[in-house]
Formats: sequence, C-alpha cells, structure tokens
Amino acid sequence: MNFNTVSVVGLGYIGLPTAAVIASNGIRVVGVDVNQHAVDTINQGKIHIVEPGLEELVKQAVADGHLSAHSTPQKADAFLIAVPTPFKGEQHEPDLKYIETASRALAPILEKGNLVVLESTSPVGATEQMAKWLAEERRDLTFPHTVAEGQIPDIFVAHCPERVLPGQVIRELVENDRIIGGMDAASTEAASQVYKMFVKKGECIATDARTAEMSKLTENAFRDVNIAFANELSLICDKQGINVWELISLANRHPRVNILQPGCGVGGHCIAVDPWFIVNQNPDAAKIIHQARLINDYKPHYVVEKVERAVAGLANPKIACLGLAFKPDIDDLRESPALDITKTLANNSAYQILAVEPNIETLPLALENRNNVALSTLSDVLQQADVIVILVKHKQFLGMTKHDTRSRKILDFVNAIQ
Ligand code: SAJ
Repeated sequence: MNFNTVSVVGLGYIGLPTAAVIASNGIRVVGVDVNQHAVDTINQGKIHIVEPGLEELVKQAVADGHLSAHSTPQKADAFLIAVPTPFKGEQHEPDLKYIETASRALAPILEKGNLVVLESTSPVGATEQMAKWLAEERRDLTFPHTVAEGQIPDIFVAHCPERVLPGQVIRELVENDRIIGGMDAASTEAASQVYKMFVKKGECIATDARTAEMSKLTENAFRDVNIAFANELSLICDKQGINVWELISLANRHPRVNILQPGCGVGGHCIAVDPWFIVNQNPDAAKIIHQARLINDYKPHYVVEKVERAVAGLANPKIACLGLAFKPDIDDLRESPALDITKTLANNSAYQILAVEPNIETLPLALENRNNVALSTLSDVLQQADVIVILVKHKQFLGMTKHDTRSRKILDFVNAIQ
C-alpha cells in the first residue's frame, strides 16, 4: 500500500498539529476545514490556535510545499478525521453530526485502496457508523462491514484515537504509543503503515475499532475519576480545617499513592466530555465514572459560593478572577470552569469583575459587552481588587505571595500562592 498523500479533515487543536507533524516528515498533506479563516491563516504559514512549537512547524511545512489547507475535500490516499464529538441533551448523548458531515463530504472522492481513519474521540460503535455513512454514499465501493470476513475491502476503515496533551502536542504526537483499531485486519495493517510514518518513538499497537474506541474513553475516564477524588478531598478538607495541598503531598509520599490536584473544576473538550459517552451507553454499570463527573461538575458551583461568602457585606466589591483558560498555560477557553465561574460572578451586577488571562488579548464572547467586566493585568488587580480568586495555575501567577497584594482576601483554588 502506498500512502503518499494524507488528508487531515478538521484543522483544530488535534488536526493541525497532526497535519504539520506528518508534513514535516516530507509527506504531502492536504488539510481541510470548514473555517475559511483557519484555511487562510494556515496557507500564510501562520496558526489560529496556541500550541508551543506549532507555528514554526506549520511555517516550514507550508513554505516547502508539503502542507496546504483547503475548504473543500481533497483527494488523498489516507484521510484522518479529527472533528469535534460533543454531547447533546440531558442524557449526555454523543453528537456525531460533525463526523457524519465530514464523512459524507469526503465519500464522493474516495478511491479503491484509500484508508479512512477516525481520530476523534468517539463512543463505542462510532467507527462502524462512520463506515456505514461512507457506504451509503458509495454503493460502488466495498467497506470492511460489506465484505465477508478475511476479504480485502476497497476502502480500509480504522479508529486511531488521539492521545496528546494540549501544550505538549508536538512532542507527544511523535513519542506517544498509538492504538490502531481497524474494522478488519487489513484496515489495521493499512492504518499502522500510515502512523508509523510519523510516530517515531512511540509504538503502534494493533487492536480492533471497538476496543480502540473504549480505550480512549477509559483513559480520560480514569483521569476524571482521579481528579474527582482530589476534588472530593478538597471539599472534605475544607470542612475539616485541613490544608488539602499539604495532605495530598503527604499522602503521595506513600510509594503506591499518587493523588492528582484539586482545582476549580474539570474543563476542556475531552476529560469533561468523554466519560459521559461511557455513562450514556452503560447507565447502570458506570457508577464510579458517573459520580466522578458529578463531583467535578459540582466544583465550580462550590467555588462561586466561596467567593460570594468572601465578599458578603462589601458594597460593589472588586473581584479579581485570575485565569480563564481550562488549564494552565494555554489559551483554550472551551468548556472552561474558570470562565464559567467568572461569568456566573459577573451575572451579579453589584460585582466588579477584573479578569486576568495572560494568554488572550480580548475578552471572550461570554464576558464581552458587560459593564461590570474588564480584562486587566496582574499588577493592576493586585493593587485594586478587594478579593483575589485564583482559578488557573498559569505560570505568571506562580511565586506570588500574600504580601504582593493589598487585598487580605485571597481564595486560591489551585495552590498558586506561596
Ligand atoms: N485537572 C485538574 N487536576 C489535575 C489535572 C487536571 O483539575 O490534577 C483539570 C485541568 O485543569 C483541566 C482538566 O482537568 O481543567 C483536563 O486537563 P488535563 O490536563 O487532565 O487533560 P486535557 O483535557 O488537556 O487532555 C486529556 C489528556 N488525557 C489524559 O491525560 C488521560 C490527553 O492525553 C488527551 O489526548 C486529551 O485529554 C484528549 O484529547 O482526549
């Protein structure tokens, strides 16, 4: 099998770094995105997101002609689909509309011998569903589910979940082990060939598509459950008058204990979403996973209550909210508990909110056009605020001491203050 051209569909936080890393290995990459601004930016050798090391890689790959971005599907030997998979409704049902749109859009240009890989984190069965959408559009081609077992289909289909950590994406794309879950053995083989072209340090491990889907969900549910444990401890310690940070560092001195850090909630589009896919498909069995979601989702409400109590009795208090991103040292505000907390506090018109987010230049839509919210600098709020609320452990906030601020009220939910 020859995979000379790879099309990456969806040029966001996962797709663009993946496209750039593949292109930096001398492989022709045609990226596709519905966002014209993203397409134009990439074709100028620039990026529309923040990720360390990405801009240099994109600039080089575009300049040497290995990477180009397009707003319509482009012919290729392999297609990697990296589009969002959010959930919808009260039951947190997975919403596969972006996968459906992307796969139906690329179906007309598929040719015999092509490989289609779903990279987006998906509920169990999503890859089979994607193959069905492709087959509906292309009755002239065979797919793994339309041929007898052991027969080679015209189109190979696999699930290879992305596992990279925002902030370390470029390194992890090359170093992390990859799970390669084909719908059949031939698809696993084809997908392994593609991933081995750029996964240089990590291993490509073969399995089937359903196990690959569940593996990705399991990894993120594992982390969610462990963060929920830390968040639950923070609530217990608050009641018991114990410093949770000291407690965790002491408990972690045990050779087989490794507790994660409490925070203001769990955000992002992965950890706070993916466990719901397991719960939605297994409502009776997934008890711990469900409870962890509820604990982590409760934490922002608890933070808001703590702030409200801290400013009770102050007329028009100035509240500094330090950090809006969903985790330290990134600009990504999607599903951010810090942003939600700031927004909820801003709903009280008696509060003056001074938001400090060193990774953005303008206030996000959620906080725009509100008279009582301003984007401020750390040095300004240290002088002005009545209460300092630290929501994200950005590097700019580390090393501060209680003496750096005129405010005597500091609510540090991330252990930034020394
Ligand atoms: N968080 C805590 N306490 C901690 C660690 C994290 O409260 O001790 C919070 C963060 O502040 C953030 C949220 O959890 O709000 C998620 O952050 P994260 O750094 O744990 O994870 P993500 O969402 O950036 O990336 C995760 C990673 N998954 C795992 O570590 C198992 C990454 O490898 C996945 O590729 C990514 O999800 C994804 O795309 O699914």
